[in-house]
Amino acid sequence: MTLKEDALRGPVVRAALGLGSNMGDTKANLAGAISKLDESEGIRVLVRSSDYRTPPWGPVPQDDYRNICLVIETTLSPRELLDRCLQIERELGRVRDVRWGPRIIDIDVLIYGLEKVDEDNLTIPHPRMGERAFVLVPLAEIWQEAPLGDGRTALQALKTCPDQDQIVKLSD
Ligand code: PH2
Ligand code: MG
Ligand code: MG
Repeated sequence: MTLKEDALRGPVVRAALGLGSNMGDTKANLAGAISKLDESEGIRVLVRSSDYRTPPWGPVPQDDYRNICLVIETTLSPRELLDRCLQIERELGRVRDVRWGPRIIDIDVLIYGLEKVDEDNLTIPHPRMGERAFVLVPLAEIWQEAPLGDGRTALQALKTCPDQDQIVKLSD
């Protein structure tokens, strides 16, 4: 990269992503998403959590999920980061039909520095992560101090988060 290109890039921001899959080869789907993220211009994957088997949250009966979290560094804006995540979901074959329903891959932007974003289809910090064990358990594993946006860190929120006993760390 030339000096000029370097100067034109935004600042490097630390962000957290939540990934989940409950269709097809869930392990391969997550691995594919991580590779595509890390190969993306403006994104570097810093830390990957363990994989967790988690019961489906929400109104739709469906298979258990495999969930993980990532800590990344990015020079993309929040909107560019979201767009790249959605593009990777499509590249991996995701079709959007049922809200909360089963999916090949879901990539959610949980945290973007200390920024708060409230726009169409993009709310950061992710408004519900502080109550969801399938997000908090993997997140606290790799970033205890992750700022949830409500004054709590991931580790603090985990102390009162329900249903953690149903989250199973996978060795494979
Ligand atoms: N994602 C949903 C709906 N329900 N349940 C689990 N366990 N894990 C998820 O990632 C998940 C979910 C919608 O994004
Ligand atoms: Mg989601
Ligand atoms: Mg999503």
